Amino acid sequence: MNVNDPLPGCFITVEGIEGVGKSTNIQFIQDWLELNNIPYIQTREPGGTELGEKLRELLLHGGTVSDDAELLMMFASRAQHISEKIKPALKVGTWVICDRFTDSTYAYQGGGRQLNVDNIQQLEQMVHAGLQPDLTLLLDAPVEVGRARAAKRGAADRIEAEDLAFFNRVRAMFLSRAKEFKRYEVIDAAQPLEQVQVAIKQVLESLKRDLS
Ligand code: T5A
Repeated sequence: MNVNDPLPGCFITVEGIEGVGKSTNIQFIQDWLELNNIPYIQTREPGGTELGEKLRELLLHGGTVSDDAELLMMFASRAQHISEKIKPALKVGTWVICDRFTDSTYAYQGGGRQLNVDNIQQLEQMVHAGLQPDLTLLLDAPVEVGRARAAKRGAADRIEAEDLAFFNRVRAMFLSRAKEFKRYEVIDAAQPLEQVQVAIKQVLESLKRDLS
């Protein structure tokens, strides 16, 4: 929600390391929204707009990208996404379900790549202009579990090709942010899918109650 100018829509982000079940559970969230007649859009980062999807292709499959270029491309994609898609939807009361957002930048570029977190904070301030998710669902599982699930999908992209230590730093940064910010709900994603979805449904029902 924009702290300076509260927006009527609800902004939900879904985070976690590779293979923890973000896409699978975003489909579950969409089904719940439809059942409850709540208008929504579903989107993703990097990506979500024509420019963002071009940047995504370069980020994941484009060959050499320096760490600083990677950070700036994530925020370039996000700046376009917020102004073209996220804020306009929230302004008219539409819920926005986003597969990854700025918490991924803290986790991957800050934790994984060990870039200066102060720089990420400055970019966040500039690009968000006060916007923050109302709810961040962190699907958490040990790196080995996520990687084993993701491996079934085929060849790794540029970021997925990083080593175990990288993803352990990513996971640690997500968990540390989850302790810091009240908007986070941590879900144990190593459980069987049915149990993960019972937990997600409880969080969504509670959010709906809080908003009504
Ligand atoms: N990135 C992104 C940054 O570095 N900085 C940033 O700022 C941002 C925004 C984007 C990449 O970009 C990086 C992070 C990423 O490396 P992505 O498209 O978000 O990539 O892709 P991934 O995280 O790689 O998404 P995945 O598709 O790998 O993982 P998901 O969506 O978490 O997993 P999902 O739903 O596809 O599930 C994987 C498999 O596991 C099964 C599913 O059926 C599926 O087969 N599964 C379960 N099996 C058993 N039990 C459960 N509980 C299960 N849940 C799912």
